[in-house]
Amino acid sequence: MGRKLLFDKAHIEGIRYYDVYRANGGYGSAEKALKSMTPDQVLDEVKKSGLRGRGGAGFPTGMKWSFIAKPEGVPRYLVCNADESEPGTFKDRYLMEFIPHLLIEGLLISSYTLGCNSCYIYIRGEYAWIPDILEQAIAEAKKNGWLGKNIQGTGFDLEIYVQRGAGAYICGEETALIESLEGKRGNPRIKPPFPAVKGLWDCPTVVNNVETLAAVVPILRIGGEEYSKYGIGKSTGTKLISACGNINKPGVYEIEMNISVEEFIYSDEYCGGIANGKRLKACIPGGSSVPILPANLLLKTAKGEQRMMTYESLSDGGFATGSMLGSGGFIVLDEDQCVVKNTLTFARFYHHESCGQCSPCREGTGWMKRVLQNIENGKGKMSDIDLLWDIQRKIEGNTICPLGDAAAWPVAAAIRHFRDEFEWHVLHPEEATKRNYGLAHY
Ligand code: L3W
Ligand code: SF4
Repeated sequence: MGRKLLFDKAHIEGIRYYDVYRANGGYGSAEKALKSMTPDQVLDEVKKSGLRGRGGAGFPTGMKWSFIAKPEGVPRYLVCNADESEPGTFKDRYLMEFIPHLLIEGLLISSYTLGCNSCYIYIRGEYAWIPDILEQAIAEAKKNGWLGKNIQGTGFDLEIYVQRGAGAYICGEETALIESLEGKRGNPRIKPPFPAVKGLWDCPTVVNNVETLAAVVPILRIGGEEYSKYGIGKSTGTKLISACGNINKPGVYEIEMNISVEEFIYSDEYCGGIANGKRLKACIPGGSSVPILPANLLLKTAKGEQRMMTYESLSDGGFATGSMLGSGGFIVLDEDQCVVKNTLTFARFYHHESCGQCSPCREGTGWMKRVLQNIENGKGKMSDIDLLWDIQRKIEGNTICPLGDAAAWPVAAAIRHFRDEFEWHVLHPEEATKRNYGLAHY
């Protein structure tokens, strides 16, 4: 059994409630931090742990925290990004739903470290039932002296507020999230300035993913150095992976970042192999935004090394032969799935979710969707494949926020690795329309 740091107590009945969480060592890390450590000492532990952002970019958390500006008399804010909307990603939902106090404790320690007295959880609107769970946990924590004024007699004050989003994917981009939190339309801002300098209401703000902030709890419990011994190299600790698609055991798994992709897919501890005895065709290992990999490149890198479930190994070879760990949304496709259809499904999503500020993204995502629709519906030409390639090239790197790249990369990877499948659709239009299945529900 792999070692667990976040879900080690997830099996305990009633762990959602304060009394059970506390009876099982809950708020022990917060007690240690607030009562016996200075904020700088906590920051030092987080830096030593090597923790990296779990939302998709993998940016070092300790470094992000040390960037926060500290102008005299200006409040600082911590924002928890719970706008989990990346197709294939549902790990934060599990954490918030089943162990909400782990997140509240992480927010408390993180706010103390950063010197924030107000913290916001921005949660996607579709997670309609989770704000009530969070608000109940916040009320319990407050009743027991872990939130509010003079927490546990330490003189530290903190309020946590839950803000529901209205169902826009773009509000998961940190500056769009901040705009939305301010009551405006969620349009991404141009960076720099980064939120650490000018964020919520123009004040210094740290935005971190749910899982990142929850991971601070075990880091304080076992110490940053011990945490860094989990995993391999710069992929320290554990990672939550939401596994879905054509596997025997879809679900949310906590893995130590030292197992191979093959073990993750085939072992009974995790995905339990490909469903219905089919063969593995491809996988999108880090949410819909990251490049698809065909089975051969998924299990082994281009150098012939075993592909591991780490930031480095999954991106080994760059986008020519690699992908990304991303948000940990692990989507598996069996031999029956149609890559063209799947790419169209994603393209439709990005076109729908584009905020429309930049023309390469606003127009390009629509073009990609329409060209893909033609190919999928048996109306495509061979030149459409090159046209698609050209459009995605013109989007990548030419937009305000990463949604443009996220729309371009899946199209590029699908053509790079499955060009023959696109050509087959053009050459066999009637058969192609009959093969109108695929992962349409993503
Ligand atoms: C201060 C600097 N701060 C960077 C901060 C920056 C941000 C973090 C990472 O996109 C990716 C995207 C999606 N001073 C700084 C600095 N920062 N330089 O570090 O920044 P960045 O720009 O690398 O990434 P991002 O804008 O946060 C996130 C990909 O994740 N993704 C999407 C995931 C969606 C979910 C979800 O639904 N939950 O996670 C999946 O792969 O494509 O590339 O905080 O401010 N000099
Ligand atoms: Fe909006 Fe797309 Fe530009 Fe991002 S890349 S700011 S989503 S138009």
